[in-house]
Amino acid sequence: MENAVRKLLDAAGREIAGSGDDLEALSELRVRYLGRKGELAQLFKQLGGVADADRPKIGKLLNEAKIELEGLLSAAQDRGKEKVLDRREPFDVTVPGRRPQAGRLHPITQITREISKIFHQLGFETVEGPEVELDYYNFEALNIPKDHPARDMQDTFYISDDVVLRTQTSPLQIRTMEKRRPPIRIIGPGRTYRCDSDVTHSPMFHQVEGLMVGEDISFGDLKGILTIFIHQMFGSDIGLRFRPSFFPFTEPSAEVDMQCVMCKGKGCRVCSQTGWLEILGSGMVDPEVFKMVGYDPEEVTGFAFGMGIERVAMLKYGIDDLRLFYENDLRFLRQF
Ligand code: 2NM
Repeated sequence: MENAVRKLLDAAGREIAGSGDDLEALSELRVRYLGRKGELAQLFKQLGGVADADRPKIGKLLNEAKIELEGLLSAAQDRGKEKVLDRREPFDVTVPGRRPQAGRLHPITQITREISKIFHQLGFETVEGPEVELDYYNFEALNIPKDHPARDMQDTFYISDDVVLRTQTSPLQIRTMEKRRPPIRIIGPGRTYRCDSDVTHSPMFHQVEGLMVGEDISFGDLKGILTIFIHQMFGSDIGLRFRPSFFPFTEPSAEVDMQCVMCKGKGCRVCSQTGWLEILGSGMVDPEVFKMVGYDPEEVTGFAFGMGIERVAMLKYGIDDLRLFYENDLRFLRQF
């Protein structure tokens, strides 16, 4: 019995040493020697036939043999694993890492912030308000009478008889004037809604409206502020013209055109050969509007203006299709 154990250890030791630490060969050796039906298990079975006096000694011998074999096999397997790792391509620490895909602000958000920053530098403060708005704030208080075409069902999303999705951000200005006394310098950016959809119109779009009210605010202030804004936004070499217009909430009213950013006024497809692009609407706040919010039109004057943010973004970046802003196509968004 003692001889058998010694022979088994010898044979196993030789085979493990001769395996070249090959993991597959070692795994087979483990089964052959240490497995449930392996060679060592066969010897353990014979322990019953050993004389009583010798059994403890032989049992101890077998247990020690098992521990020794396990140690040899594990050590060889560890070496085998090391070799597998060493055989891989060496790791090049100078290879640049994969760049994480950074997110970025939507072009509409970027332009909104750019517009806001310019007006903040001019002393304006941002206000916000509800997108679901009372008919009173969206129309009535802005001097838009009940039968005015701007109130027509085709333009306005009605929630109920007296609740609408705001068609402009001016209700915000009315709410602010109700709460505060002049002097006021505010801008209100936000979503607005009109029941209209084609290449140049979206049912939801963004607007920024501004308002400046005080004791001696004149049309000259309007021209000055809006000129500074457009020059900062599009470049100080851009020509401007203030063209008479009409809004129910301002009198007098003016639309502001700037020289075409594409052709610099020569005439092209973007400006329909006119050399000019309409950028915003403006005017001196109508005395009727001041009366609605409890201001005395004899004491205060002010100007207001409004512009579409998508339109500003399209002019600034030379985009010709409004729908690109809402499709979330990464090929488009990554360019900003
Ligand atoms: C525009 C054009 C002209 C405007 C007027 C007011 C208010 F509330 F003060 F009366 N807010 N915004 C206004 C004036 C808006 O958008 C094209």
